Amino acid sequence: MKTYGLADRFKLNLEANHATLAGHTFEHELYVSRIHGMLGSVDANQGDPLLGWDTDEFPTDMYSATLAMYQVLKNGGLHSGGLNFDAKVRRASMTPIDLFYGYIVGMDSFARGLKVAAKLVEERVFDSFIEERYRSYQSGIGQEIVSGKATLQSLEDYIIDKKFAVTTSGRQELLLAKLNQYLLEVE
Ligand SMILES: [Mn+2]
Repeated sequence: MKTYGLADRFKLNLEANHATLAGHTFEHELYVSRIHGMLGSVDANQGDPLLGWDTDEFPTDMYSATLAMYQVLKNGGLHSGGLNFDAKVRRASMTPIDLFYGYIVGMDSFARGLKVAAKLVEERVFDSFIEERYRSYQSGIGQEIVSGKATLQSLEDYIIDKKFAVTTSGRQELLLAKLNQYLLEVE
């Protein structure tokens, strides 16, 4: 759309189950579209990670719903778009009441996900960590890389007499534990 000048006329509708089929997480697709200003609307369903087709299940996965709403909040909402379930009940759920259960659990999952996501954004749980994690790109050699000033030669000059690189932990377990904590504790 950017190539053909259509990016200011259209936005993307991202579907959770299509992310699953592509081997991505839902939040990954929302994030990539958001940072390119293309997140317009959402098919809030879920797929079966073990099946290779589009099962369009009502969303019940709280991690996915929370991290999806996190991206929606970071997008400043969906503007003229919205959340559409694009979901159906399973083959064995053949009575009308099953549809009610499907809509209720889907709505509840995203409502709860929104609350948890709002708290994560408000308390800058991930933002603070990410800022700190990538702080080295704000100055010195990191900034030169980001701004495109660094060359292979300047990077070689920088590293050639250094004995070893000091790395810091990505704290994956801590971050996932925090996500659990917010999911369990947010009222
Ligand atoms: Mn689908």
